[in-house]
Amino acid sequence: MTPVLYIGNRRFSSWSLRAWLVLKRAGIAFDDTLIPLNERETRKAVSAISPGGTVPALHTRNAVIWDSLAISEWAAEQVPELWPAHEGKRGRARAAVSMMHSGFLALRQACPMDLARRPSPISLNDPTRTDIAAVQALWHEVKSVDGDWLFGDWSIADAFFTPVAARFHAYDIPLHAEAQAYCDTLLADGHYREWHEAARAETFANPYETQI
Ligand SMILES: N[C@@H](CCC(=O)N[C@@H](CS)C(=O)NCC(=O)O)C(=O)O
Repeated sequence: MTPVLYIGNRRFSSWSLRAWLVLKRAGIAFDDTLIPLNERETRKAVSAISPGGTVPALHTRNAVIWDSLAISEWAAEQVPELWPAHEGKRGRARAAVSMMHSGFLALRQACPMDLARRPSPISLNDPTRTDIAAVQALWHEVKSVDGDWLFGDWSIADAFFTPVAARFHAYDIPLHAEAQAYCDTLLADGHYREWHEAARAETFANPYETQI
């Protein structure tokens, strides 16, 4: 059985994007099935395929795995190169991913991912400004000097920060040069471009009422 990745709207579902990018980079064959979010039947439809009640959720021959990080770890069990080979770098990559997975809540709330938003600034509150500074400080702290990706070669960390780059772009957030260069790399990635193009073609309602 080809694994099936259940995702939310490509335009809005940042967690779906992360898992999808990891599976694509892993070179694992999979199909994707989209469940529209923010609709009357969403809760029922998502609960039917995800014990956690959220997307992404991956159905393999032997397992149902929900949560973007758990899906990423499942992929890394088969393709260890998704994490850096060096123990120290691997630890830092896992820490950076954990910070993203559980943190930066103000940024996530104030600047929801919307891949069809015409880039324009919004007024940012202090907690959001603090998160924006913290993300850039984290990237500066861990950024490898070899290669354009966060830890040199592409890793799960790059998947986890791609939606952040998309938010920085959509809300026209001024960044330090190093952070801007990293965002440019993330947003130029071929797999991301493929997702982005499909997201732009979606016609679902916009729960954030932002401009298209
Ligand atoms: N920690 C989870 C978060 C997943 C999540 O919050 N997914 C949202 C969509 S991006 C969801 O399924 N929401 C359910 C709903 O809108 O009913 C993960 O990393 O996968």
